[in-house]
Amino acid sequence: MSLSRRDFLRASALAAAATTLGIGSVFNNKVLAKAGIDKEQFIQDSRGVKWHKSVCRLCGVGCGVMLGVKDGKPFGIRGDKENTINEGLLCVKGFYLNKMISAKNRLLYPMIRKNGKLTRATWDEALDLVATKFSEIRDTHGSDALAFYGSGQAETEETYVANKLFKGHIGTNNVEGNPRLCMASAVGGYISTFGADEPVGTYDDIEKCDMFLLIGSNTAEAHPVLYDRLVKRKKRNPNVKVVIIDPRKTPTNKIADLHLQVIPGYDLAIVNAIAKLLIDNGHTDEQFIKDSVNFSDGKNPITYDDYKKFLKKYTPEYAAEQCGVSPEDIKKAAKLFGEVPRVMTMWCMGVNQRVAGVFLNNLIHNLHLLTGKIGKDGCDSFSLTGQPNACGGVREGGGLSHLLPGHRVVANAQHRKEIAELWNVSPDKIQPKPGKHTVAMFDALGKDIKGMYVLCTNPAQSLPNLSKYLKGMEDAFLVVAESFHPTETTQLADVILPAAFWGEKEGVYGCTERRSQHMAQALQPMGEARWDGFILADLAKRMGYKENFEHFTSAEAIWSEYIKSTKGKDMDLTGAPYSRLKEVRGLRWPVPSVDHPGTTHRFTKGDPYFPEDKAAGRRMYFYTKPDGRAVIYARPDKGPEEKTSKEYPIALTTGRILEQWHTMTMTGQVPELVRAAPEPYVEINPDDAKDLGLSTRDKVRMVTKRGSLIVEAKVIDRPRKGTIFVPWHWPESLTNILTIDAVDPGSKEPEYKVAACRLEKV
Ligand SMILES: Nc1nc2c(c(=O)[nH]1)N[C@H]1C(S)=C(S)[C@@H](COP(=O)(O)OP(=O)(O)OC[C@H]3O[C@@H](n4cnc5c(=O)[nH]c(N)nc54)[C@H](O)[C@@H]3O)O[C@H]1N2
Ligand SMILES: Nc1nc2c(c(=O)[nH]1)N[C@H]1C(S)=C(S)[C@@H](COP(=O)(O)OP(=O)(O)OC[C@H]3O[C@@H](n4cnc5c(=O)[nH]c(N)nc54)[C@H](O)[C@@H]3O)O[C@H]1N2
Ligand code: SF4
Ligand SMILES: [Mo]
Repeated sequence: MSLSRRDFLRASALAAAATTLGIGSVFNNKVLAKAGIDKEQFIQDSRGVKWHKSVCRLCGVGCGVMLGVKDGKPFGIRGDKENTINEGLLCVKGFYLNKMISAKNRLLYPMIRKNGKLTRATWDEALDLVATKFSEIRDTHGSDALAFYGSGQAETEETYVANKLFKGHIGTNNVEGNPRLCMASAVGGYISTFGADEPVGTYDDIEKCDMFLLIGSNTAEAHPVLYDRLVKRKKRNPNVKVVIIDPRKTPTNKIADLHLQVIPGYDLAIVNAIAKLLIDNGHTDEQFIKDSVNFSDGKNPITYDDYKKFLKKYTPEYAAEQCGVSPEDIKKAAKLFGEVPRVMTMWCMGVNQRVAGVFLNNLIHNLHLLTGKIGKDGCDSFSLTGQPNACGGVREGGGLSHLLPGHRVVANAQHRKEIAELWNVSPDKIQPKPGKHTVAMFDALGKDIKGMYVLCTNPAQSLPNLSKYLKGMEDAFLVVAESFHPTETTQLADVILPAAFWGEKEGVYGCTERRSQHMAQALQPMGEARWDGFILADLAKRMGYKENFEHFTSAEAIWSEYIKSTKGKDMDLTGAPYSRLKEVRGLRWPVPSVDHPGTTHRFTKGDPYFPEDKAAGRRMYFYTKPDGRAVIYARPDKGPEEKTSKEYPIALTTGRILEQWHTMTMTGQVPELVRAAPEPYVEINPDDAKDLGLSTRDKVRMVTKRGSLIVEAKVIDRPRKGTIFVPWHWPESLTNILTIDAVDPGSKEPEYKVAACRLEKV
């Protein structure tokens, strides 16, 4: 079979990347350790290149990178061999970070909309205008007429300043961020099941695991370096099994032993069926269940027997029928899960971006609680995080409308009091009622919400059911802090503020495995760009809150204040001041003191907060629940919001490809990445294509109840029959015109993964 032009380009880009990965290996770890990287934050090689210790700015894996700088300009990128996450390995995107820094589309100076046109302005003009407008709106319409919309790609320090300004000083809880579109269902799952957000285990479990269950995660393309660790684990131990539940065959399938190719939106039935089979096959850990588990129907406590009764319906035959797979495959998956000693389940957006996202998260945790395959080496119910700092800045830092820093919530009076004290404001300044969640916030924009500050995200491309929300962005007073211009969102802005990009600023990112890592500043910001943290602090001063922001003269000053909020909490970071973070490749919380090594498994021996006395011999004690027990939930198999019909017979699902990052403002600047994936397309199963008389490269119109879009067809045996897949990256082809904005009632996360669609040959 000959390669198409696109496949060829893609293959050569990958080959190019593969050759570059080796570069890391010439790097001398010893020198790095000895060269006093803690003080200087770089080491210099014989060519005069200074290599600065940092973290990749793209996905949630959190790879360590070294950014090389020569003559004040980005010189190159290497994987950081010293970093145990990636041991020097990088994927294509990480490798080209230096090209993003010096891209020609960088926004270099502030701009203000005048007579409909964005025109160059000074920093004073721009920030005075924002301060005046925001103050006016607050005084005329109340503080809830203002909102902040941030990002899991912003640094923890940046989110902290924004939170402090909006929740603690302006006095609105309308503080949200794109993790609502991404991780909210995982957060809801962790909190309801375990009483606390974020995984029990760490990446260390990968090298000890006997079976990986991957649900709704295209790990090979979305978390490539982590995937490489799975591949290595399986290569070295051929008995290791990989089971995948996904409507598509993806590159992740290369290591699959079993693939349940489900109809999008129905796989809760499968996970319940696996739970039933685990019990029927005698694969449960009864002692663990007795010691550490409660049962609930979501409203009230139930008994283990009630739960077994609830599961009666979920025979493999029933689940198979719901999901379009064979009952035998479900039995095989359950048998493997039960028989192998150590299992890790990993999942991502195929689970979270669903109206039943929290339920499905709960059901996944159930499997690990039933079998006791949690809290020990090689076992975990391990949610993969999408963005590099969704865990750190937004989940831990409290950057959503119901949260406060340090895993606190606005609804709790004691929590408000503690944070008000830290922020030096009166406790009633922080509202007890959560603000609007993302979709509701954009719905209110231009109406109840008159002004919004957008930081490090591009909602005019990434929001679901986009056509509904663009007008609000146009009508409101919209301030966008950005590193690139134009983007879909900057084009709607009234003021755009040039933000220093990765490498031009210092800060901390917290990745999937609870690890906080420090990034050094290696470069001066381009043009007049300034660090987001300083821009926000400056705005706060101009709005009259000088006293509580003037000490924010460095990223370290902000981090030092922030970690005070974590003292004594399950996510204790008090042992991770800058002085220590600069020396090490991150620390995994809880890390309660500077001599503490960090924690590999929570809620068990080795966790500094594990209460030996209360645990009284139990292996795990979930101290974030009142009685130390996690909860197994009886959750029914709720289907998607929009079911396929005669008029819209195809299930549309959306997601990512290896070479591009979200809205392409960054990866779109790198010719090598653009060449590898040059144009928008839709993946169509050969059977569906045949029915419609479609071939690859034909133009096809996708129609949903919300809109239509014409792209190129790519006929390929990837999505199952009846399902199409659209990578949503290209701004010239806004996929989100098609998607639905129904949200999970628990997490308020939209269902990007399932919509009903019709295809028409053009
Ligand atoms: N290259 C690249 N990597 C990235 C990103 C990027 O933009 N580009 N973004 C990062 C971010 S923020 C995120 S959140 C992650 C996302 O990482 P992933 O979630 O792994 O990526 P997606 O492609 O969004 O979706 C994953 C899979 O969900 C499947 N899916 C769809 N519907 C269902 C369903 O009903 N059930 C099941 N079981 N599966 C379903 C899709 O077929 C798809 O293969 O990637 C991160 N990494
Ligand atoms: N159809 C569909 N839609 C989706 C999804 C899907 O699977 N399908 N996934 C959803 C998910 S999981 C996510 S996480 C969101 C992501 O959606 P977005 O967050 O909107 O996408 P990004 O392109 O990552 O936007 C980041 C922006 O920050 C800018 N930027 C980069 N560095 C800096 C900086 O240092 N400072 C500032 N101020 N700006 C900076 C970038 O140029 C870019 O414009 O999309 C969601 N939308
Ligand atoms: S795997 Fe993720 S963190 Fe690692 S280099 Fe690639 S994009 Fe960056
Ligand atoms: Mo995400």
